[in-house]
Amino acid sequence: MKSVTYLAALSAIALIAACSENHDHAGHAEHTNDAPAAVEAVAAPSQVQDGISVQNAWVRPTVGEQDATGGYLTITSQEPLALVGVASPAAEISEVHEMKMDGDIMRMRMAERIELKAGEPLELKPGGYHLMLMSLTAPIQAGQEVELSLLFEKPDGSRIEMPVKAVAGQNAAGGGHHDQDGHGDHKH
Ligand SMILES: [Cu+2]
Repeated sequence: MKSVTYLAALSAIALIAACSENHDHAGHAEHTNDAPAAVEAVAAPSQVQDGISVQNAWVRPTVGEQDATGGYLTITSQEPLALVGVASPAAEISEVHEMKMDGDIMRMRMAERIELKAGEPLELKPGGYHLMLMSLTAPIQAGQEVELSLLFEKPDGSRIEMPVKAVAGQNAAGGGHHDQDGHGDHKH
């Protein structure tokens, strides 16, 4: 009986935390207001496969009972390619989403397909295209590594699965002021 009481107390705390959060809970709003100051800046290293390079992959840590979160990264492909899906063991449902203005309201919906032009980086970021992880299997804590699998389609219709490791935390390149491509040649 003791453990039951303990669990009940825990969930009450989680509920308070969830309610203090100012978010739209209709379905799966993208959580852009989770006290960023408390989260350390992180960035996963560049990951490359089949001429596709993924930079700066990160996932927003969850707060309280929140069971959905966003994933963000930058993809550059040497060849024309389309991003057609995402999967993750961290979530029961993973989708690629886009944000669209509907009158005065920002809404998000599934993006079936995002075209990548050769050599042109596609940035998935808060407020824009993002990966949506829903029905999370466990809370996501800052510093935790989250496995993602990106699904691409080549112009000939063949598909490529690319495993990517993301880090839970605040994006280190959030300001977008500096080059993340490893051109470390601006020493003075
Ligand atoms: Cu979304």
